[in-house]
Amino acid sequence: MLYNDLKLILPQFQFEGRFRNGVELTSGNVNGTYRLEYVMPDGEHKLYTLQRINPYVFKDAPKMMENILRVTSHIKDKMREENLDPDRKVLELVRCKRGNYLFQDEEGVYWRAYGFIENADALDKVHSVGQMEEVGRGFGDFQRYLSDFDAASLHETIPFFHHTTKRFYAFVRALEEDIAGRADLVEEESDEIFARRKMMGKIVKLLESGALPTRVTHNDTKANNVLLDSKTGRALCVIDLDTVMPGSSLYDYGDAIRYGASTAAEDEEDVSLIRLNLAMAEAFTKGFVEASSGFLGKDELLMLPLGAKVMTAELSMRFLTDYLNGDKYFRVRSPEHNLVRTRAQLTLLKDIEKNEQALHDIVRKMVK
Ligand code: GN1
Ligand code: MG
Repeated sequence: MLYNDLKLILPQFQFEGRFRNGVELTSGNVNGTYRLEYVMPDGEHKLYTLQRINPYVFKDAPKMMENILRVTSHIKDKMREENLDPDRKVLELVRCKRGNYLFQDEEGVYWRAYGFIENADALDKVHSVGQMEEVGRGFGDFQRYLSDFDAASLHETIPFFHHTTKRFYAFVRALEEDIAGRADLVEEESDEIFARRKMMGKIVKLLESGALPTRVTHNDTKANNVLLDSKTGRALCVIDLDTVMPGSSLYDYGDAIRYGASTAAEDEEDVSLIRLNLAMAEAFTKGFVEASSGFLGKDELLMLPLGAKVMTAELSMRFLTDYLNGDKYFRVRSPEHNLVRTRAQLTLLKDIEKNEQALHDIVRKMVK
């Protein structure tokens, strides 16, 4: 079945060996992802990751790929300068038969492929503080490698991705247009978002005033976007580079806390299970601050907790906006999925607000 879906796509890439098997990986909410297995003439197996780029979300895949190529080659150069072998530590794109790295199918949809990094784990759920510290180190190192990369030279793959003020307007528009007829069902959740309007715009304001520096950031720092080496448990490779763009270190810190330092999944239905896990937050902070304190300013580091609040509020609002728009953006497993996600994120947000001082204390302890 899978082979039938992909049989026109597979021959377009320079995969080595003979196709043997493919499985869909379903943890992403936007692109379609497949793990492919090929067999070489000597019997060795080679694995690849193939992705169908969601055209609704990424309007300009060639520009996104340009960013990814430039960023990965920069990181490789920096690793070599540090006498590190970049093998398995940086995503490696697979060329198409026609020369570049993107294949456009008959429907105009773009596809791309990477070498699959074996013996590495992408954690949808973080189980220990040791793992969370490594996730922090992975993203901290990623920012460090890109700290001398000219942010202004990158394309904005999704314009105003974390511009919470514009996102707030998009939310209000969705509420007014009410195209899916769901506005009446979400009064309580909407009120929660309206109440945080000012808070949500804080990072945008700090960037605009120059009080926070603009940096090259990952912008989607879920724990499963750092591969951990299965043998050593150490951070190995940062993946999902689609939204690497100019941004704030607070975005990367905040989104990682939102996802990895919650006691439950981002779409947990039973909200009584959802709290901020301070031990996980502390572990991430340790890894992230240790890796990045050489180039992030002290004032900037001390503002990191604001990122956790803003990103959790932003995701509540993005999920709710998509619910109101009829589930066009995020992949949903049921008609209520985006509403469930909204409620889960709002619950987490309230617990982050309750524990704000504790988060500040954690960061202050780590910042010398
Ligand atoms: C999307 O598809 P995935 O899981 O990499 C989204 C992120 C959200 C995340 C929430 C391009 O990421 O911004 O934080 O879902 N990516 C895009 O799970 O919008
Ligand atoms: Mg992503």
